[in-house]
Amino acid sequence: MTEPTLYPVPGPYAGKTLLDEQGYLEMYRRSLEDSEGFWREQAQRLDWIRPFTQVKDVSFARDDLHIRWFADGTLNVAANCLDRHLAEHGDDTAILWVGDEPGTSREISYRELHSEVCRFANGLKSLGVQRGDVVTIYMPMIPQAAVAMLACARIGAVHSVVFAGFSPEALAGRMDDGQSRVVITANAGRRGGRSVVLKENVDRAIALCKETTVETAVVVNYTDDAVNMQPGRDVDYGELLAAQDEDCPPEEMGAEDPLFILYTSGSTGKPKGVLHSGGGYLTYTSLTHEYVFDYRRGERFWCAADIGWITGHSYIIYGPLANGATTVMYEGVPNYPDVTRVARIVDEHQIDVLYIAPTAIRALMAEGDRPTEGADLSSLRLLGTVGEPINPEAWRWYHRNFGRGQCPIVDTWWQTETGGALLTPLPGATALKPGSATRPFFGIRPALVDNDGNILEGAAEGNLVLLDSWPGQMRTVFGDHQRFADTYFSTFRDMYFTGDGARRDADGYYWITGRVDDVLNVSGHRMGTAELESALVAHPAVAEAAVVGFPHDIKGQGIYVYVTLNSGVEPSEEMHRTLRDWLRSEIGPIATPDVIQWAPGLPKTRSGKIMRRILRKIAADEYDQLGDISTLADPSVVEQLIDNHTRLA
Ligand code: 6R9
Repeated sequence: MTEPTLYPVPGPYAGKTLLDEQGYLEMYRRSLEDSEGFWREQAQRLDWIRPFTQVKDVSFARDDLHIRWFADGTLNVAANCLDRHLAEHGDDTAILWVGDEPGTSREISYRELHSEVCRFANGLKSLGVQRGDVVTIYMPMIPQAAVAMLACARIGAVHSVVFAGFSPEALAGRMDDGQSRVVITANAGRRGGRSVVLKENVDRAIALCKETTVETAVVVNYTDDAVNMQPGRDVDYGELLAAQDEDCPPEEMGAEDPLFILYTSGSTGKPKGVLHSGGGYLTYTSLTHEYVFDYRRGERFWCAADIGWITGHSYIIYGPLANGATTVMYEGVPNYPDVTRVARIVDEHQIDVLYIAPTAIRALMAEGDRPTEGADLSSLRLLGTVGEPINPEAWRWYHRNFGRGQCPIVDTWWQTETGGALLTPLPGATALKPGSATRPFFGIRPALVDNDGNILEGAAEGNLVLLDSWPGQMRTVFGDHQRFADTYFSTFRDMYFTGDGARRDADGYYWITGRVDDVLNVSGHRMGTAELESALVAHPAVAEAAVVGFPHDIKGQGIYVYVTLNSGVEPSEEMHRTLRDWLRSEIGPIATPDVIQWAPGLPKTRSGKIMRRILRKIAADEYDQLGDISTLADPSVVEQLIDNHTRLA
């Protein structure tokens, strides 16, 4: 039986969504034809303290790069996420927290969340935090993480959330870059039935900071694990909160004042501090959350990401809370205590929308039908995916097993840099094709260009660029505007380059083909090969290293490492373990290599540039497609590499 390639909008959806096909087309057309008018209107979904008069002030020119939206308006993001819901919806559940241990959960109303955010905001002020200061958040998936983010927003401090799976070294690098003198953490988190110690990592990170003296660590004593509190520096979250007043007027912030920094990997250098500002970001995340998920008040919306990534920022915290939604925050992993956990949570809490990464879907799919066996799942109305391309097989499994063949799947393509979804179906408006992120959201002007920057028309494949700005776009790289220009606006003139390749079919649907730069996407986590390589060569045994991705059934991409050891160091099982652990400790467990291959030499051009194309082909078992290797300084290394590779298998 052949599977369908086109899934029309399901019957029960007709007329019940915010928009149908015609509605989408009209609104999309208007968003381009009268961009200023469109965004002026959409921004009214927020409460402004001082209304803006200027809508958009943008130049993508590399030497005059600036992106400003609603620039003369003022607002407070936390007040938009909390205060304005209190009068009529104060008792609605803002956060439905689901704990790692089955059976543990907690509902926090908008009123309760508001109260705790205000008190914690006052607590931060009492510690000397002022508007503009960067506050690092290194926390497990507990409600206090949301409180910390919103408290920063309330007082105009800039949060920098660092994924709790990152190592002390990685944390220190980010605190140094942000010159962040305050960090908020927990003694430990819970994941998969185990404690994950965090405070010890923070202690080590503080000791490792070279450019910043961290003055304060606020610690949520969440688990029973012992914690070492350093007097004069470490502050207990509960004690701090207890001493505070609930009255904390929101700071009046300019729309373009920074809201947060979030570090992400690129093809070169250290991770970049992607900076988002308040007014545009909240307009965009709130609008996309409503239309992409066709969100209705009262529904339970579960984005199963971590707050350490942009998906968590935009679709666990800011978008949903701006819309007065009930956002689900899940502490644990999809397969604890067993593979039925996701389905059980859906049933137990009657979840309406489930939004998860393809890697999680593929991991569950590997268990056949077991993950949904015996589950009802009838509360689900809509499914979503994000983070990497989804293969049609996983799409269909998700559609059949979680969607009971009835729920549309919104495959949302976007990036840390874009703030919210840019290419995405709208349920009710878009017929779906498994594996395609379909069409642009309102105001988005995608294009495909060839390597010389020529725009390709019609059905085509090329580099994915964006020709114009949208309010959720990043504003700069923290502390390095030149790097912002160089990274995104220098490859193709006057265009934002995404780093992704894509194909557009005859229906105008986009199919993301993956990164065209040296960025890996491992289980939906972005990692720069340069970052991994520089960590490896920092090890005394390593002379040279090259890292490439290779196709991996569950992770999408796996990490394949080629290492040349220093002379006198012999390859061994032990050295293998040492380097594996080294990457885990330098960057974090997400950087654990899948394969380490010893390489007596690496394929280089005569000018000394490593030819990764060749290494990628070898890692993927595609030796017959190596292409031209005659430009190599020493073509004989290739044979040796293939030889070693086949012996690994
Ligand atoms: C939101 C997020 C961004 C990169 C992006 C692309 C890949 C994300 C995707 C997708 C195909 C999708 N990506 N969503 N590829 N289909 N629906 O994931 O941000 O962590 O910055 O990653 O992820 O390659 O460039 P981020």
